[in-house]
Amino acid sequence: MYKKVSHIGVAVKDLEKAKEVFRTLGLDVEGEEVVEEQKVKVAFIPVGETRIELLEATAPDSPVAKFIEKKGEGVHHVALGVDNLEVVLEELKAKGVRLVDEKPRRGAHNTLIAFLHPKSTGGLLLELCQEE
Ligand code: CMX
Repeated sequence: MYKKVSHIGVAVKDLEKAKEVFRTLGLDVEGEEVVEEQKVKVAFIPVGETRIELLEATAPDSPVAKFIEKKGEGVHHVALGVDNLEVVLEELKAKGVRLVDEKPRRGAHNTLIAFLHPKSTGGLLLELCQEE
């Protein structure tokens, strides 16, 4: 049901500065995009099959702004790739897992995404994503 770790989301205050840091480390940064629905600006750093997703808030009520206020910058979520997100969500709901999104939403790069609540995953915010 789970194919791979698709990406690791990292909350940052300043996307430009964070991009520079990773470039200094010798990594490429690509695919910058604003995801209006999630109130974030993102950029991706491919590392093998997985990517690091840098996340900067675009509004004070963005989940990323709230996260940084409480916990500071750092790992915000882990995203797992799945084949059929709608089916996976139904299965998890039937098992009593607390879903943030009951239905898939649009994420960066035209993916379908849904989050599971960190209170039902041992404190880790998990994103499930389906690439089309
Ligand atoms: N990882 C782990 N725990 C988290 C968390 C995170 N990223 N974000 C919040 N929490 C915890 C808080 O620490 C808090 O715990 P305590 O009650 O023990 O203090 C609890 O969850 C509630 O946090 P909150 O600040 O009151 O925030 P909300 O309940 O309003 O929202 C959440 C929390 C996870 C439901 C919300 O952040 C959400 O819907 N996230 C999914 C969407 C998202 O994060 N989008 C940005 C990325 C988009 C993208 O990748 O494209």
